[in-house]
Amino acid sequence: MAFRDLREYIKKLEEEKELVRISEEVDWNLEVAAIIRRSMDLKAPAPLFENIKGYPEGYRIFGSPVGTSCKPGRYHCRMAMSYGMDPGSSAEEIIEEFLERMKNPIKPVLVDNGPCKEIIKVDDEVNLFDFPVPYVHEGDGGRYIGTWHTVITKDPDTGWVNWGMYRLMVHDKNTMAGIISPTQHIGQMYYGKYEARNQPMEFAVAIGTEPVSSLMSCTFLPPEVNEVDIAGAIRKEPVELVKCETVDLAVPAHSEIVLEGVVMPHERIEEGPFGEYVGFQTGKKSPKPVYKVKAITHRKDPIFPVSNMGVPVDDSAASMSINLSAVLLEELRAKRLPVRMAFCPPEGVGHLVAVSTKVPYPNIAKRIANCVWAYMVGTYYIIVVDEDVDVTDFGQVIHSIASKCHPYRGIKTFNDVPVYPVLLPFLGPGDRLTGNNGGTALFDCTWPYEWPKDHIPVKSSFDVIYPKAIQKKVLANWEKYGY
Ligand SMILES: Cc1cc2nc3c(=O)[nH]c(=O)nc-3n(C[C@H](O)[C@H](O)[C@H](O)COP(=O)(O)O)c2cc1C
Ligand SMILES: [Mn+2]
Repeated sequence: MAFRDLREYIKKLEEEKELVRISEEVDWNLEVAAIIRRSMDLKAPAPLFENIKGYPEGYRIFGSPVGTSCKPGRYHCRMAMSYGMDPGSSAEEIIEEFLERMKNPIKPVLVDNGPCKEIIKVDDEVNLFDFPVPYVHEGDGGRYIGTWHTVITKDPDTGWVNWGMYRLMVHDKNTMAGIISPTQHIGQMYYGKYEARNQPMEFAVAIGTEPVSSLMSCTFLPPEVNEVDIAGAIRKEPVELVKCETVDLAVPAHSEIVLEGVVMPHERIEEGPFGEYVGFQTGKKSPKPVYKVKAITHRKDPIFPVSNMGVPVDDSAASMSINLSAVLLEELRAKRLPVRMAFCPPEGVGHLVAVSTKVPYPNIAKRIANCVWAYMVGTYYIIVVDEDVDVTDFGQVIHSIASKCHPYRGIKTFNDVPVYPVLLPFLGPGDRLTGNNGGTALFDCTWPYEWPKDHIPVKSSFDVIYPKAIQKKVLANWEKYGY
């Protein structure tokens, strides 16, 4: 059974000792975020703040929804639990399960009412400061209400409904601003259709959904795909939606908070900077599209999820290391490339992926890299290793680079490739604004196909360099030896 709402997920975290209730009064101004950050640094349980300075009782903040865990064998347990899997599942198990479930999309169902309608405020009653919106990092351009949420927009021609997670800063009581990148699906709709026709774009923002809806909003799924159908697939149950009050969109009925309104065409206000997923506060304050909020609906005692983006492992890095790995693996398999596994280590912030593969012909690493780059703008570094390397164990990947990747011939670099501008720390002053002079790199760590077999050295590992009979004996007697 999938979680119906965020509260059921929080209850599960508490049962698994992955949650700490904080009843001490805390300040939305930096203190809450600093606690979340420290908890992520320690890979400690997720904090639930129950007493926020200046806000009514019952208004709570839930930090680090899918952060990693320091408990042995439970590194990815919040991601696993989000998908209703055993908290001890390995990255590979979660990735394969994700891909299996993704094969069967389930359409949402429309319901008449839901807890997100317990309180309804429209027009002049709208006040974004009713919620304990955190000021997350010193130097941020403002308080960010959208750090773990779903921005819902509809293609005006096809009816495709996109769910994406795009940061949202509060400007005043009914105005927000945020990045709308032309490379993202919301950007294709906004710049390509609404703004081009000088029309406002209706939006809804669902904050505090059951975990899968938020996770599908920050997963790189193809255009024209309704993320809600994939959320249904992963939950193995449809998401329940309820109609909005003022826009022609529907939102998860069990959301904690819903914002409705329009993104104005050709209007811009200053937004940013924000400490970002790359681990730096890159980008400067700059003009961004304007979200005008016309209605807010919410639960009486809303729980407001907050992700503190920054040095990994944050929620973005934790979720990408499962979900981005899965969709890249799916893409490679769909192209019939003989890959075994793809893994984006959390510290690679989605910029880096390692792929293990069979090598049936020379230079297969280049085809793998081209396939990833055709799918993903943001994955700049590709490490291709032989099939016997476990890419979810980055110690093994580094060993492959250090021992098998020729420092000159094994590393291929490419320039003039599209990149996400603004946030990329490695771009120079002008280039960071335009995205020019981006690049990609391939580390080919496979044994060259054309090498004679006797030139390839034997791997000096337990499972390769010892005869099977000895391995069996040692394993059978392990405890007898005194271990
Ligand atoms: C917490 C968080 C914040 C994000 N903020 C942004 C953002 O401000 N702008 C952006 O383009 N992508 C952002 N992303 C990445 C997108 O959510 C991701 O690319 C997703 O696939 C976008 O949906 P789409 O593929 O439907 O466009 C963020 C991801 C996370 C986890
Ligand atoms: Mn999309």
